[in-house]
Amino acid sequence: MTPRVVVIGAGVVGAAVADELTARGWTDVTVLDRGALPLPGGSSSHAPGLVFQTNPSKTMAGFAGYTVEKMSALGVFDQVGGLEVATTPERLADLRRRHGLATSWGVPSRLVEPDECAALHPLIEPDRVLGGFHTPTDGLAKAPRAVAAQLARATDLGARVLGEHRVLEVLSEKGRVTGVRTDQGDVPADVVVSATGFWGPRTGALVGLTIPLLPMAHQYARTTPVAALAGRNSETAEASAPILRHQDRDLYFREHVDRVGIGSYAHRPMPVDLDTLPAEGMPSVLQFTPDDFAPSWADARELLPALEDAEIASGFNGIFSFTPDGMPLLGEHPDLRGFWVAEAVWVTHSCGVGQALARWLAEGEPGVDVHECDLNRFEQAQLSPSYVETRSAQNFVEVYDVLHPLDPPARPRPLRVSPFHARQVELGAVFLEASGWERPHWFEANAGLPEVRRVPGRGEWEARHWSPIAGAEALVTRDRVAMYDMTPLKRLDVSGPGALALLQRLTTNNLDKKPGAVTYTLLLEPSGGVRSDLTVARLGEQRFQVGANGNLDLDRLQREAGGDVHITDITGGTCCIGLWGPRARDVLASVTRDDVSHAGFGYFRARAIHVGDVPVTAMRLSYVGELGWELYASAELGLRLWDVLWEAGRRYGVIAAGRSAFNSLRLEKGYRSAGTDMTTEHDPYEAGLGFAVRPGSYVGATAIAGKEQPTRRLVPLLLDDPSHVVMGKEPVWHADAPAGYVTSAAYGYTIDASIAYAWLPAAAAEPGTPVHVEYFGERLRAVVAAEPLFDPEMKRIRA
Ligand code: FAD
Ligand code: THG
Repeated sequence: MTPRVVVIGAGVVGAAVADELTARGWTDVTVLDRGALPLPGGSSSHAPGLVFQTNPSKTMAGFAGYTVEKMSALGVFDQVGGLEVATTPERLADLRRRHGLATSWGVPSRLVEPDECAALHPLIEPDRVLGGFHTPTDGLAKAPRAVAAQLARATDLGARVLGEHRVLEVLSEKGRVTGVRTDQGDVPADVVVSATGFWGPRTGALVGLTIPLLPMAHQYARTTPVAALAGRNSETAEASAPILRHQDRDLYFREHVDRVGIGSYAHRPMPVDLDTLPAEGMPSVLQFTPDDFAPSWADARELLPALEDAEIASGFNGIFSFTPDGMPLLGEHPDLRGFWVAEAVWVTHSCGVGQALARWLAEGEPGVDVHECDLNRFEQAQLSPSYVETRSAQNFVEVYDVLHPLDPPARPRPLRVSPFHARQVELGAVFLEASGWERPHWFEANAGLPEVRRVPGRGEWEARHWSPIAGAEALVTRDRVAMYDMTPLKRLDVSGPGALALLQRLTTNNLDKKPGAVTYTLLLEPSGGVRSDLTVARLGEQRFQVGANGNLDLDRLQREAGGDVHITDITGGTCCIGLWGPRARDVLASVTRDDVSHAGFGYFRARAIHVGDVPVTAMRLSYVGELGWELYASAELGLRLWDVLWEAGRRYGVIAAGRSAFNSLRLEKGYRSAGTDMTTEHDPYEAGLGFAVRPGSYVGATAIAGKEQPTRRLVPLLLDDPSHVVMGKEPVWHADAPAGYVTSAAYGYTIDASIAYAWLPAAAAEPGTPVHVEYFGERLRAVVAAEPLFDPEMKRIRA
């Protein structure tokens, strides 16, 4: 007997989940929808179904790839190809970057000249575009037919699909779901999957769960017949030209036989109040507002002059979901077992999401890295209604903008600031944002450092949100000493009689050491993939401080903890300064009576000390690879801690240093960043983290046994031309074929080289192997290097 599943929502997502579950033998599935079948009135009932697979996220590109594959097999996909055109030099450059992304993730693509754009698309005039990006496997999903085909397969295997069943309540007992109550009666269930699209916040409210999405209207219109399209298509083959994007004007296009369908993101954000929607019919379709569409119609005709003889025949403002970071919401309720969510998902990603969710349920893991989509990725401060609305609306506005990977959101800021914020502002900090935190990237106060002159310049793109000052901060860290604000680093207090056993069971390294030990350890998936890396400081017999990477680590520990463990997120109530550099000990010794000599305070040790008046938990470790300490204090003492160290540090030439220097220093040292360099798709040996694996039994141990000789590796590349610095996600070519992709990159100021960490097959990962990194369409020569690139003998850090 497999678990009884209720899927709420018969849109593309619910249908995909039902199909993928039944295909895995979970056949006791009931799909419920409030609307009448087969078109219950959600976003899927009228989606124009454009599928562009290229995405900055590897996971999203993979979801889309599977959607194409599956819908093609089901006969509900028209593979007409995709074409994005540029009308500005910035866009043309961005298309080159997108070509790189597509190559990294295995989406076939080509950059094309204007006349080839015109050859590919019957309405394009070559003199109106500067160039294009062609993706031949993209195309049109027939969403309603995809729903029907997947539900039919599920039904064949035993699923039930019931229209006009509105879920009014989710039933639960002792923290587990037991079923749902509908307007037609109760349906018992062990697992409930909410696939209610933009109604997600409503469904979440039934179980006390914030679903951080904003329903927004988006305009879609169809023209009258266009002469230039006469005779090209038929009712059975509605389109033959590639789906088209004109991002410079926030527009996309498809054919409907001899008419053109036009979608616009150019209009004002139109958030929708769910209370105002009709209960019957097509609640997701609102009245067209022609005035909002007028500029887009003009832009459409400018790009496609053949539309001159056409008019807008019909249009609607259709509702779908936007989230604070533009990514879907997948996963299980943090407190209610058996309540799952798959929302804010486009048609494009629907089959991939359905497959991942079904695997997650039936096999215990989604099978691909979903950390960017995990429902539980948000911090508490990111779940307020105003935050969700502001950020989601901003995502609508920016959906087609040329976005730099470091571009920070404009609002709401500042949201979370460390106790050192006032000092940082005084020092001219240039802040970017992460998880709601303001993080200094460099300090203008350091502009006068003589080291600034030693820092090489760089190209316009990689110079955004960067300054040569950051390079100087890195150099000073290696020469003298610097203070880094580590407050945003997620920290958990894990205490109680079961604390050690929990951490031993969930992570790879041995934590059963005397209090005072700090250990670097990995959280694995059962299949052996790296979920996260943690530092665990044993502060007492039953008390640990865990340095984590984000809310998903907290979520994992909380789910697995029994009643004998207390887990508290202490990030907000505490603060942390990383005091690092060869003079760090001199600075610290001058403000503490505690013994901070190497003999008295060894590497990877933790201890309570006093820094001036401030009680501090000091940990001797350094993500930048220098002598020094992370100094933790409670938040109200933070400013004092900063001032004491700053004052004492003057004699030693202390500076405040930011994230930009930090990232460069950690790459020189080869320290990985979980979620970026390695994910659940990589095992510890592949990631170069075998040193953190102990023999023994813990989650993932069996899966990684005997895998010490991997077939792919994460390795550093050095670019031949140090004037180029790449950003991450670029394809790496070996022997004239794409072989891998860059994860993180930075200039290494100490080693004077441009570094890019990349995944490569083992055969191409030997030091000395020549490769190319594709950057804006150019192939930059690089070579695989031996790591670590800096201080391999650990002389600095163990001094
Ligand atoms: P829906 O299709 O909305 O399904 C949710 C279902 O849940 C509904 O049928 C609803 O009736 C049901 N439900 C809700 N509450 C309850 C309840 N309490 N009890 C029972 N049932 C309930 N995506 C693309 O990939 N490409 C595009 O080109 C594209 N263009 C778009 C154009 C427009 C104008 C719009 C509006 C959207 C577009 N999208 C596109 C987005 C896409 O349509 C949606 O993201 C997708 O259809 C969402 O599917 P879903 O299954 O999550 O939600
Ligand atoms: N500080 C603290 N916790 C953290 C981080 C941190 N948790 C999350 C993340 N950062 C963990 N990442 C690392 C990566 C490398 C190291 C520490 C944290 C590190 N590694 C040494 C090495 O690889 O040589 C030592 C490893 C060992 O001795 O086992 O220092 O920045 N608190």
